[in-house]
Amino acid sequence: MKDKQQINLSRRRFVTGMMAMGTVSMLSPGPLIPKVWAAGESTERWVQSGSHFGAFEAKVVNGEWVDTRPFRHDKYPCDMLQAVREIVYNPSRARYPMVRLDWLRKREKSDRSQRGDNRFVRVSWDQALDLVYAELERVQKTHGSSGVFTGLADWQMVGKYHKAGGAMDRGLGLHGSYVTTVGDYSAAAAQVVLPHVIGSLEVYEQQTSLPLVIEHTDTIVLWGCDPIKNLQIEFLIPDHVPFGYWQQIKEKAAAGKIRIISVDPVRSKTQNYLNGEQLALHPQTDVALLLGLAHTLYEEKLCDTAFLRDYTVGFDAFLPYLLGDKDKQPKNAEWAAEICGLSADQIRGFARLLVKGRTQIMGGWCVQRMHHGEQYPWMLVVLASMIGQIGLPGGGVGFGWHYNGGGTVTSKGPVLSGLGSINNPPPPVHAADFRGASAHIPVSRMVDCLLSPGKKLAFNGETLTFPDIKMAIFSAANPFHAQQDRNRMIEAWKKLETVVVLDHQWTASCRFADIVLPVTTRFERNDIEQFGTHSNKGLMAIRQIVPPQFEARHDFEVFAGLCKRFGREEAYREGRNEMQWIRAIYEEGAKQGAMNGVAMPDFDTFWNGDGYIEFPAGEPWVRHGDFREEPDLNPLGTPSGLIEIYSKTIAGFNYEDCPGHPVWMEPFELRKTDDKTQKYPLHLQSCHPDKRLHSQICSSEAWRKTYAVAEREPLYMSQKDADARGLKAGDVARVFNSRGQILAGVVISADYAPGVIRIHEGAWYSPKDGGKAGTLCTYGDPNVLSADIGTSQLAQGPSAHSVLVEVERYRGELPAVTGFGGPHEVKAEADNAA
Ligand SMILES: Nc1nc2c(c(=O)[nH]1)N[C@H]1C(S)=C(S)[C@@H](COP(=O)(O)OP(=O)(O)OC[C@H]3O[C@@H](n4cnc5c(=O)[nH]c(N)nc54)[C@H](O)[C@@H]3O)O[C@H]1N2
Ligand SMILES: Nc1nc2c(c(=O)[nH]1)N[C@H]1C(S)=C(S)[C@@H](COP(=O)(O)OP(=O)(O)OC[C@H]3O[C@@H](n4cnc5c(=O)[nH]c(N)nc54)[C@H](O)[C@@H]3O)O[C@H]1N2
Ligand SMILES: [Mo]
Repeated sequence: MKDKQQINLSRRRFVTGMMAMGTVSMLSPGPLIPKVWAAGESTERWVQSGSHFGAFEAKVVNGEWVDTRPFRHDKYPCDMLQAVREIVYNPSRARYPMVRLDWLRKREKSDRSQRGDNRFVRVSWDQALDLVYAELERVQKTHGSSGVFTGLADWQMVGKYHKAGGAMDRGLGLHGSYVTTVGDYSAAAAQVVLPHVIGSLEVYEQQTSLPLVIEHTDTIVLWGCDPIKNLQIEFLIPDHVPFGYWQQIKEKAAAGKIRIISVDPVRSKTQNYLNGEQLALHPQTDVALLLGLAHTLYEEKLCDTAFLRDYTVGFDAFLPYLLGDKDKQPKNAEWAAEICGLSADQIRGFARLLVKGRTQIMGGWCVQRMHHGEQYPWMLVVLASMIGQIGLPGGGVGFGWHYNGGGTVTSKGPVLSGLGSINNPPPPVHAADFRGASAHIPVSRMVDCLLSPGKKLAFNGETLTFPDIKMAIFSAANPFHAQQDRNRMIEAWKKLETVVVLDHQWTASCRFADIVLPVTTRFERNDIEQFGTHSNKGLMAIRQIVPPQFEARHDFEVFAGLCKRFGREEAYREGRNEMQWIRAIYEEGAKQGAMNGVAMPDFDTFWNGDGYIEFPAGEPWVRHGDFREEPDLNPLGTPSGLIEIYSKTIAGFNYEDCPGHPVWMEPFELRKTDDKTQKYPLHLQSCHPDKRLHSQICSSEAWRKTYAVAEREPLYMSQKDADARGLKAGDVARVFNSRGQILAGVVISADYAPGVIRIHEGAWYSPKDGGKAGTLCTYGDPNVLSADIGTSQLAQGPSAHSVLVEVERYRGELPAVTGFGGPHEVKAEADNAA
């Protein structure tokens, strides 16, 4: 009751506050004196820019970016800023349009087994675009829309106008239709299951404001969630404001006012930072633990039956499973303890703690990037429902505290749109014609699709038919990092007649392409972007630091050039140049702001002045607070409008690997501590790196030196596992299983329990024998070892974290690391043996 009143009060204050301000509150514009960067007369200047790693200023001397300092409004800048300069300058920079030698000779009839040998011929932009266009036209004419596939352009650089994915969709869309992806690698399983269960994606939405957590929460449960590591980066420019709140949480924890429990097989960066407690369960056993907790709450009559009655459906259909009515196996603490490695007492004690005071559960995503990954988010919502605090400040469950500044207080500023689809576009050259196949596939099923065109695939109630893809175009995506089971993928790639990649780094995906188009980095472009993704704290100009390097072109210009070849350049450009686009996007946002009582200076004042405005602060907010207050007026987006512990929709799909309520199902690969016969006895985590954004900045040489071990990607492991294998810190180890083998540099860490090791995702694939499946990866890409299996028929997400391996000391002569540096440039007339 107390909480309800408080929410209402703060809401009222919010409304009156807005009215008191009148229709429009003026933001203070920056001084009107143009800065040196605009004048351009100085040989030394500081230029404001931004990135996924944070906002910063770049010192430019005589046209060269020489130094970097954090943005003045970022109080908690992240270390990775030190590496951004090297995105522009590094030996792996993509410099010129390149075509693979044998493809240049024989086009779609080329010898595809040569892909990956890295032999390329430099061509002019005109020739490169002529080739791409001719191939696009051939494939769409011969094979229809299902012949062309575009990969997910997700981690494109920040900027509202220079959006790589937007440029690709506009350009290709004017020519014809093509196969696209649904879902992503990040949270595919949660994204599909949670809308059925709680009515929205949950993963990408704003979370209850951290100030309310700090005020109300007694226990924070970090469930496979590492915000201190993962909040360093955001999808837009991070303002790093959450770090201030986390510091307050740390202080309250130190004073004994908030208890922190991390459910994680590993001591995470956050746990180390907060000095919290850990429940170190065995990897991949979360659902068993969650069931054991649920059983205890039920058995000890600790569940909130009123909440279950008023806000959920289907508890009665779940209960027989929990109690083991049919299989005679109650999912009690003893049963769970056997599987997850905690003691039954620990599980019971934890269950009692969950209902003692206010508990905020913060779920990460790694646990759903596993086989049967749908069960964990579902069961976590069921447990939170039994606790009964969903919709209260500082209580319930959320799945986005570690992402995009989750839990910051969102400002009142407008959210600017950006480069989007074309207004009234002319009809495309080729009408959509998928020839009976599906127009989209779940992103991580890409390799399955290449290997089995025509095959049917169950997916979230649909039956998809895999298209017969001949040509793939990837922009702002690095599939030779993101996708699981590299060796299987190398074989599948041979199915593709033509692969085009747009990137500013010469990644493994470039090496496995036929045509590589070099694009500019963010730092060679002008743009605007939000400061803070969820917070939308402000808006900043991000200015060109250096001109386009080598022959790199903006993504937008690449597709303009392509459109020119089929008479659609004008339609594509919509009559605007770079600055006109930025102005239009800004002015559209200013209009939206004015309607909501937030005034922004005119564009010239903004751009020529400080290039930064801060929006009026918003009000703290409780996720699902409105649902809790008035479930009838604010129903969830589920069929019942309530939380669905049992989902009739999912049950109706009749998937044996995803029934109508959450269940424990053993993943296809699971480490068993008591099984000494397991050939691959170590669980391999491939979590998100502390020192990179996936594969980005791995090519930054000076930065890589700060974490690499013997020039290889670090392999984190316990002393015990190292001793058992005669390994010591600094050694190069061979990590292997039936799917592949890689080298990595040993780091011994007390954070890791015996049996659990980690190699961060995004380590550049560096084949010893380029293009040959099964060859040793000389740098340490964990996706050489992971399996490419869908989570279940429901979501078909990636199961990247269901991986067992063995490790041994590498005894052979150490091969050089092969993955960095550009292409091996050859002349068109070179012979194949070069
Ligand atoms: N620095 C940095 N931050 C990032 C990114 C990055 O590349 N670098 N990438 C961003 C992106 S795209 C995403 S999708 C998110 C990813 O966000 P997540 O998927 O949540 O992040 P991970 O770091 O992979 O894993 C989080 C935690 O899960 C734990 N974990 C692993 N296995 C298990 C298990 O079996 N049970 C339990 N209970 N815990 C387990 C790990 O030990 C780790 O502490 O991060 C974002 N933030
Ligand atoms: N084993 C394992 N595998 C995983 C994961 C895991 O946890 N474990 N996590 C998965 C997750 S959550 C994710 S999100 C994916 C990430 O997978 P990707 O999205 O492939 O990751 P990035 O390394 O960020 O690749 C983006 C590429 O785009 C390029 N690029 C950046 N900006 C631009 C631009 O403006 N234009 C163009 N043309 N190119 C640009 C970069 O140089 C880089 O090569 O990986 C997935 N793979
Ligand atoms: Mo992700």
